[in-house]
Amino acid sequence: MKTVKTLMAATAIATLGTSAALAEKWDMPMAYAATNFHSEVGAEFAKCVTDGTDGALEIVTHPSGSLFSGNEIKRAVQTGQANIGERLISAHQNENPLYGVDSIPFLVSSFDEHEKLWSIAGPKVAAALDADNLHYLYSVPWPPQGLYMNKEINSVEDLKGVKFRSYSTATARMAELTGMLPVQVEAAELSQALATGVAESFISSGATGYDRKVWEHLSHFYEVDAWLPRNIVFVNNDAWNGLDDATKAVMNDCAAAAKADGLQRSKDYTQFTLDGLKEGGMTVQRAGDTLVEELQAIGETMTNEWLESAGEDGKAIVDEYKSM
Ligand code: PCA
Repeated sequence: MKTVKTLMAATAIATLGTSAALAEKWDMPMAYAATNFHSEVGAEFAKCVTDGTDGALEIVTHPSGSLFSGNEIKRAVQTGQANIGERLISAHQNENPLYGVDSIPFLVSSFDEHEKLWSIAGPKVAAALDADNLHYLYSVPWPPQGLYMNKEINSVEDLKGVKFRSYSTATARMAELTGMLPVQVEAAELSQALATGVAESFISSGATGYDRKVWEHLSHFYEVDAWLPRNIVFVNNDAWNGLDDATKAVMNDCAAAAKADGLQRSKDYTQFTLDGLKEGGMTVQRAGDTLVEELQAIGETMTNEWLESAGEDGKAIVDEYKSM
């Protein structure tokens, strides 16, 4: 009897030892609040992979920039400090103009148009990421972008000298061209920037204003539908190549579900959050004709600048999109 017990214990330890050696834990840094739909979709994706591999690959999400801040995530995953992460890709347009393809002003202004553009641009962005040692897994758009202000605005003249929170190359450039004063701030620090007066306006979705309860500081949201930027989930290439085929298949299936679910949630969250801003006491309305026309003229300048920097590849994307 004693021998059998000893044998059983030895087997149990050996089994434990094997699964512990095989099990891997991947940290997944994310920049936005845990309650934001991107973060929720990421958490479901992580659970899907963990369950689908019976715990052999456990993915643990770290929202709110708690592991790496938004502007550190891409580099952290490229260099293998984290194996997987999510990042707003247009924040990296300065590294490669293709990363700003989703932020060309007024090229697309609805989810359907945006998805059409992404069907052309997505593979090219994935190739650019691959050159940065990143494997593209899935991505989800933010709702259309509008202007948050602490006063009524009717024209670009009203924007002059306003301190403006930017989140990307395009948002900073738009601020410059409208005479505002851009300061780059991650969404996780947005409430603080507004509370301390570091920023007094910004461009973003209803989602981010709602998540950050910006009615505590600002009074107006102007729907402009300037563009729909995208968050991309990517994996370090070496980590990806180290996975066996079965694990890659689980990751791909979970990524496909996350992409579809994320898009639907982004759409659903659009009206919900605009209503939420109103309930918070903000005036939510479409921007007036003068402001829209002036912003469109600035958008044309930015489009030309983007086309110039993105060369043949960029022009091919825009031409193909327009011919669809
Ligand atoms: N929210 C993100 C990016 C775009 C958006 O709608 C932000 O403001 O940081």
